[in-house]
Amino acid sequence: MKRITPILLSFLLILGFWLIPNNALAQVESDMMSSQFSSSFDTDRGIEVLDSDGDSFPDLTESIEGTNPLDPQDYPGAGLEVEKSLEKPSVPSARVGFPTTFCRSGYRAAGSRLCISTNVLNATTAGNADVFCRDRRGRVATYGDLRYLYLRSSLDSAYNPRGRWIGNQVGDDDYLCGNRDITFNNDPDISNFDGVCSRGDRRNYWCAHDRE
Ligand SMILES: [Ca+2]
Ligand SMILES: [Ca+2]
Ligand SMILES: [Ca+2]
Repeated sequence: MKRITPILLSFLLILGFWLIPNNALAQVESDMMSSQFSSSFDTDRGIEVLDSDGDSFPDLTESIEGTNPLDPQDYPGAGLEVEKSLEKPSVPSARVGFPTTFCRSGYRAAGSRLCISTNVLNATTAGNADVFCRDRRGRVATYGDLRYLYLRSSLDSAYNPRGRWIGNQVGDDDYLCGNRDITFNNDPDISNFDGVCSRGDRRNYWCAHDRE
């Protein structure tokens, strides 16, 4: 059997030390990249959007919203939250056991102040959608409701507005309707997803009510 010379042994040891830490380092770097710099595909623009500061809002969304894409403390909706001291429940503590915050049947919570239909509702005219939501003790989800959902929940992709009624009447015979796709959390279209449609169209929609 051929002997390993001291020079060859030294070379193998150096090679081993060099390889192992570099592989480990590469894995750590890869993990950091995937956790901090997540990217998503925006179908409206046909581009991949990157979140450089890891605050869950892609750079493009932050650029549109006017926040700093390199500062994780600065993001759309930051600083607008109600102070915790103002959020005390109004129900006396003696009634603990009754929920102070709840959503009605058929609705789910989207952030701390909104409840919205669990499923998209069957297509109908804007006028009928108003009546059906009132029957369900709610309203057709408005621009403000959906904007709140996009900023205050992670349900964005489940409430893609394109082609759906948005419950704001904006003129004689005209209602808002969605004209952009929101396909991932904090899509660049979370502020400008509304267009104008004739209220006689038949469109899907969601109902919403305030979450007290
Ligand atoms: Ca960001
Ligand atoms: Ca930011
Ligand atoms: Ca989009």
